Amino acid sequence: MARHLITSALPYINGIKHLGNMVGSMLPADVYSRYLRQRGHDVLYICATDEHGTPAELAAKEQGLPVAEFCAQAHDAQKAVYDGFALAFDYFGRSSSPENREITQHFARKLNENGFIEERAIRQVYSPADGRFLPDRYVEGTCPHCGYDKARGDQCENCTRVLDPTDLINPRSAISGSTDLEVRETKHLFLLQSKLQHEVEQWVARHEADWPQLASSIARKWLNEGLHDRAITRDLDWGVPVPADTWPELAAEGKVFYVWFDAPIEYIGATKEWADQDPENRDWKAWWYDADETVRYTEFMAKDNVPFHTVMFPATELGVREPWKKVDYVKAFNWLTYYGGKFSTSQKRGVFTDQALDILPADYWRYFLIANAPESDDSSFTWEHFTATVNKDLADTLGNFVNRVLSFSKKRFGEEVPAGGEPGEAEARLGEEIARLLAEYEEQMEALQFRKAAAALRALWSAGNSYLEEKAPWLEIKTNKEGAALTLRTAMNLIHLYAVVSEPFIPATAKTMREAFSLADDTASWVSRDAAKALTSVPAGTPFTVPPVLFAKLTDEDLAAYKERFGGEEA
Ligand code: B3M
Ligand code: ZN
Repeated sequence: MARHLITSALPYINGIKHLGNMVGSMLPADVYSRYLRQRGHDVLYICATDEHGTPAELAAKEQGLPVAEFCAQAHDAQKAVYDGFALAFDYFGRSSSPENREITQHFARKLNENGFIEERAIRQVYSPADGRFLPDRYVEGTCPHCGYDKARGDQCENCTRVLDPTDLINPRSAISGSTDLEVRETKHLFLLQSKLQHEVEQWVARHEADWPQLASSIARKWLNEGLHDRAITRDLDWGVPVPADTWPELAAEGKVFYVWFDAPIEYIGATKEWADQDPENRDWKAWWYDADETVRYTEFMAKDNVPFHTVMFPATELGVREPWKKVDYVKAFNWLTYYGGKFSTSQKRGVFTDQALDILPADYWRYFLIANAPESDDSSFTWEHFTATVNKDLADTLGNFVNRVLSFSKKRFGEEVPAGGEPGEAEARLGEEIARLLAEYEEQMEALQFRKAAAALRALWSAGNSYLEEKAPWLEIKTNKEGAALTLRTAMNLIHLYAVVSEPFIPATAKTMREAFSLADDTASWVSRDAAKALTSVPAGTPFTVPPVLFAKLTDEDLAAYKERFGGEEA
């Protein structure tokens, strides 16, 4: 049994996330964690809301709430949605926790002790009306490139050019609107990444061959560009404070750490939050400290987060000169687009996680998203593809198989699994095929190839339908009742097998299928190769019930309504 630490990129606190955010981080991490748990491994799946930085402050301001109150409410709102998607985190923390503050400040002190932090003076926009320095995103103005009049000091969201606040025409404070701005000198802490370049290079070189191409190519690109020293403090009211015992002046000015400095540390912070819930039985450090030989650490994220996870965070962990666990495997994803374009909150384009659950149960979405995960390339969400996949894979292939086997058997043989004769050639052939497909499914899951794993799962479901079509118990019963009983008993064993192996993808449906049978002992968490071949785990005489139809077929009217509500044309 191995110990697996799993983390997924921390969703920013502001706003309910869209499906693309979830499929590129939390959902595959959940599928993988569930699978590993079923295979008997010791798994800790950690995530949290990423609560610092300008997104939180600006969003709180828009809602007229103190930022701490806004974050508390927004954390709970996001967590409720993830509960709705059955994301089985071991802990879903908050980067504003005291645990994260303590560990982040510890990291900063150690980096400083080891000579990897330096104070530097920089010129920054100051607003007398607001009585504070304005971080880049707090300065608004007209973009010098495209004339967009709400460009931010760090980037113009209209033409996406990266800006410096002093580039803006008619700059104003995004907080007060004041145009009375000055440029003043202020001091910030810099992480001397350039001094850690060689060590990060060596560490990436030891791992990049194992990582997916997407992760290793981005890490390599950033390393080839050279690691630059980076400001890791900001003039914000909300964030991990710079500790006064080490930097009294900066602390007195209210400087806080840059969100991307403390956010990855929250993976450790949230693990301590988890342990602090039950300190007698939970050892957070065993997962993170001196754990290189005992823990395998897998991270899930979208591609834009890869640089921070393969360069900046490892540089931080290396620079503290303490044995903190670094990632072993980076599972990076491309983008899920919406009809080829970006999901957009402001333009009401795309499906957001809370809306998705209003429309259909989580399993419809879990299966579709993972089966079409943007692994080796972007993938596009379209309502046409979604409804077709739900109807074919979920309603017809799986749902219909379960319903017609159980309904027909109940009608002709009663509410117990029928006996029937000895398995024949067809059952032997089926058993071989199921064992082969199960091995394929396991292999793809172990390799974190989610689309291929979904294809193997689909093939398992299809094999049951092929068997049923071949044996046709509704005809067989006319001439060979024993044979029909054998066919149905075999098919019911397939249903139980599907219930076990489908759990990582469609947990609620898997539970319904499994509970259809009243087995004396149904504690097996996985299916052995022999059990897959024999298909006798559900013996004759086992009482069973017929669950409601597992998946509703989506109609053309449904499709039209979804497209009407969410928009649905090529970008
Ligand atoms: N909050 C997510 C994003 O870039 C960012 C990830 C932090 S993981 C430490 O959307
Ligand atoms: Zn612009």
